[in-house]
Amino acid sequence: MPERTGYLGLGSNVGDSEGHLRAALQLLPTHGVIVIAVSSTYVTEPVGEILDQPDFLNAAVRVRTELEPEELLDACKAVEAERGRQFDLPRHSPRPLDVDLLLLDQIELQTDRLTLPHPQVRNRRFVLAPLLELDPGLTLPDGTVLADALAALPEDEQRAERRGPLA
Ligand code: PH2
Ligand code: MG
Ligand code: MG
Repeated sequence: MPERTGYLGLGSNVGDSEGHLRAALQLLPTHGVIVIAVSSTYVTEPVGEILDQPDFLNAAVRVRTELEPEELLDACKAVEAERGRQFDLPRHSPRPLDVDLLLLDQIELQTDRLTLPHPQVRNRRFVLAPLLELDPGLTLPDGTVLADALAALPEDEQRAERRGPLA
């Protein structure tokens, strides 16, 4: 099976957020996902459908894996479940751990369960800031330069402050 490089977004805003993100680094390899680089953590204001919730702690990781795209999604969900994530809550609810599959090589894919690249990569500072720390030259399969996408976000929206190292 081919080994691919992927990028995952990590987020938490319930409980010991730093502990949940650190635990994800330990749990991913038990599901066939090798973590090869880890960004800083960022304290970020909630974005999306529920704005009245605590700030998130976000980070991103570069991984290597032989898993197929939906198998990698299953691995992310398994890690979330191991940190007590409930899956029967409304979209964008507070959560102890969110592990999002952002990019996997240059794969473009749309199934019932998974869209690659992640449809919101371009618009979210809490994703772009840690991703670009891992790879400042990162581009999407359609040629989008992610550094340009970050620069295009309105400066006064989506507060994100670098906090410190995770690993
Ligand atoms: N995740 C969401 C919705 N909103 N906002 C921030 N700042 N960070 C997140 O990780 C996040 C969010 C849904 O997964
Ligand atoms: Mg998410
Ligand atoms: Mg998610």
